[in-house]
Amino acid sequence: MKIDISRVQEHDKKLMESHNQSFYFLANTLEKQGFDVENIIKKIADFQVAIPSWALGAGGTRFGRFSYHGEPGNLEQKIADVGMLHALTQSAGAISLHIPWDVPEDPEKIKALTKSHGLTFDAMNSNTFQDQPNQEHSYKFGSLCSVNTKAREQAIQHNIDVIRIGEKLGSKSLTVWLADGANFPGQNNFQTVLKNTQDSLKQIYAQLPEDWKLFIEYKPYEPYFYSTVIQDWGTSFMLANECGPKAYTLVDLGHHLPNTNIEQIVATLMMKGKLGGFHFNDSKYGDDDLTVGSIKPYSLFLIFNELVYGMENNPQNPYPAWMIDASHNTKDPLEDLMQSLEAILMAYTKALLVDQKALKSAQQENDVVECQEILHQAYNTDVRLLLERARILNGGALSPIKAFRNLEIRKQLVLERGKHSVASGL
Ligand code: LRH
Ligand code: MN
Repeated sequence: MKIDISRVQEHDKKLMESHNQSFYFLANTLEKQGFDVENIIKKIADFQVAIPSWALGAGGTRFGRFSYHGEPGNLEQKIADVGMLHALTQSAGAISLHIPWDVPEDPEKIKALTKSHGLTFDAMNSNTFQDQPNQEHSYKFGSLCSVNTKAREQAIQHNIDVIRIGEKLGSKSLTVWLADGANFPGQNNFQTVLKNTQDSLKQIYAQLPEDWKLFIEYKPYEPYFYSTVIQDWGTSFMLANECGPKAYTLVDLGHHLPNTNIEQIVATLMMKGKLGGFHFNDSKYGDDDLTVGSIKPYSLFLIFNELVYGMENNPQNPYPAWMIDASHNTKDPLEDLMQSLEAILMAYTKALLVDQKALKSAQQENDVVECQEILHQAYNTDVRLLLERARILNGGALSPIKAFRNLEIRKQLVLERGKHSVASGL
């Protein structure tokens, strides 16, 4: 299903006058403060976030799953859903596939379909945290870390297979997240499983095409509840360095113990040129995979403040990969993703409004109060009009969620796909 964006633009025409009035007032105010508004809008428009193929249906927890009607039942429908998100938001320009949940039967056809929606393929994701039907060696006791050499070799080969699929689609990176760990003290020899993981990652790294990147995602716990082999940024950073210059650390916002200073981790990784990318989401307690910016929007702003500083001052760090990694239990998955995209772009835009020069001199003066005043000046600026402008200039909707509802897209998806189509994934 493709959106008839002209109907959206027809609808938005009525709202343009009030948008223009408010926008020009804000633009004037910011120009007077020395900001190049046109450049900021260009940066917003260039900021493209990859949508996970596994978050287009209703997620679930171990206590149950409440289906969402009209879910995408195959890869083609998932690509169409991301295409719709991109048509409305103009900021969801890529899809990130998870193998084997999204194996393209006909890669050329899938590549052409994705292109027809104006999308590209972001990182490929391997999966050695579930056993597939008729899999020879189980990952119950680990995959790349396993003391069972056969299981380890099988997991290494799976990652290489995922790279080969990605090459056919035009992806340029592989994300490895390992559930590998232990539930009880004594279950694993920490050094043995870490060494096995390091050796395995090196074998995968050796198969990486010249222009590819390897993202190593860390997580403190779940599904294991005593130890996880790649538990924190330091372990991922160490493994990435062991692999080589094409390996980086991937920061999933939900993969931190409560009150971890994530913006400091981001600054450290950028200074070391090893920040590969993000899985954006939000959380109150654990890896809750909630809508971005729904719980801790100020923390997200502080993370983007470090990213903007790093992108200006750390040429040694490549342009990070931006992805959402969320799971939807109570919201329409597409509306949830549109809210996440809005929150990400708002945090980024507010960070672009931090007067970095003034902040630097206030820090030099140890003027602690002024430092916070400068951050809050930016954070308390309502930037939604700048996001609307960037969307409108690129043919998107003034308000994506309103357009999604006005066009009754979910109703049409249910008519097209039936009430009980289920999306593969978590
Ligand atoms: C692990 C994770 C990882 C994905 C999975 C779907 O918690 O964040 O990035 O593979 O979610
Ligand atoms: Mn993740």
